[in-house]
Amino acid sequence: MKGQATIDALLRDFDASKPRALARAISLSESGLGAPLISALYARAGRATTIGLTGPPGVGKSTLSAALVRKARTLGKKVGVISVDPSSPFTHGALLGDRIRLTEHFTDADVFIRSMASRGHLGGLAGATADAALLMDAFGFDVVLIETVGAGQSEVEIAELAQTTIVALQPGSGDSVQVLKAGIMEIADVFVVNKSDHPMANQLRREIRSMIEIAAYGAWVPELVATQALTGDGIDELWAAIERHAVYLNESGEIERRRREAFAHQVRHIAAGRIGDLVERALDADASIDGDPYAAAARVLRSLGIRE
Ligand SMILES: Nc1nc2c(ncn2[C@@H]2O[C@H](COP(=O)(O)OP(=O)(O)OP(=O)(O)O)[C@@H](O)[C@H]2O)c(=O)[nH]1
Ligand SMILES: [Mg+2]
Repeated sequence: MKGQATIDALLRDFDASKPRALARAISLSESGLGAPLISALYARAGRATTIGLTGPPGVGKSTLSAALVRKARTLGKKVGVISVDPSSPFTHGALLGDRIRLTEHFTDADVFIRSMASRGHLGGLAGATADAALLMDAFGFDVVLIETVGAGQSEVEIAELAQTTIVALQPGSGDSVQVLKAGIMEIADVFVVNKSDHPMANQLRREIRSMIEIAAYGAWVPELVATQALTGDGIDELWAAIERHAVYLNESGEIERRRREAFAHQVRHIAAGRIGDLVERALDADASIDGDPYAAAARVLRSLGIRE
């Protein structure tokens, strides 16, 4: 990065809708250099529909993503896909499996696929994902789909970003109930039972249905849709559920509350990341082990101008 001139050139290419500029902008923000780009482009974002898609490994998230992209394209919508893999050391471009699943969209200029496996970003992986989603939104994508694996903290964080969160589960996996218990229940706006061709699919649907019934939801009660991502069965129903949720968000004003929360969440991450970096640097400079850890921490904070 050679400073302002490089940023200006990149912004010009971004304005000219060159996909390479979007790719480069995402790479820069992944490596912690995205602040000037985000500052320049932030005002343009806020138009895209952001959809989070999460669930255990192998449930069919990437296949569902491909099917949702296909559906969105038939409606003439431009789609950005972010595939988040916290365990992968690879960045730049889709992961191998996703490459295969999403190949049909590779030559479509109105589809942009990107995988994230970032360290080094001030706000961690969730921060890097937030930046990528924002950049895709500012670039002009109508839909930004964020696919993330697992049942830990990362997808709960990523759900903070998305307007609508889809939780996909598969029949006969045994981990579904456990997944529901691990806090996934709260983040789902739409549940998907994928692989509905499986003999245990109806049982899983009943299980989820009864969990929804006993849970204390607010004004929006999660919808439940059965899909076969491979054949496209149920994808129209899933899209309709996503649209109903979007209508609910807008009519209830919940969309604004979610935007504010997502904003605060990002600010918190960025600020905490900065402070963490400063503390690291102060520790490197002051390697003495005098006094107790609390006294040393107070000394580090004082050196940063922070008084408790
Ligand atoms: N029978 C059946 N298989 C499916 C269906 N959808 C996806 N699969 C298969 O399930 C396997 C996993 O699909 P992926 O889309 O890679 O799942 P994923 O959740 O993205 O997996 P990770 O990214 O590794 O967590 C693949 O072999 C798919 O072909 C379905 O509706 N029915
Ligand atoms: Mg996948």
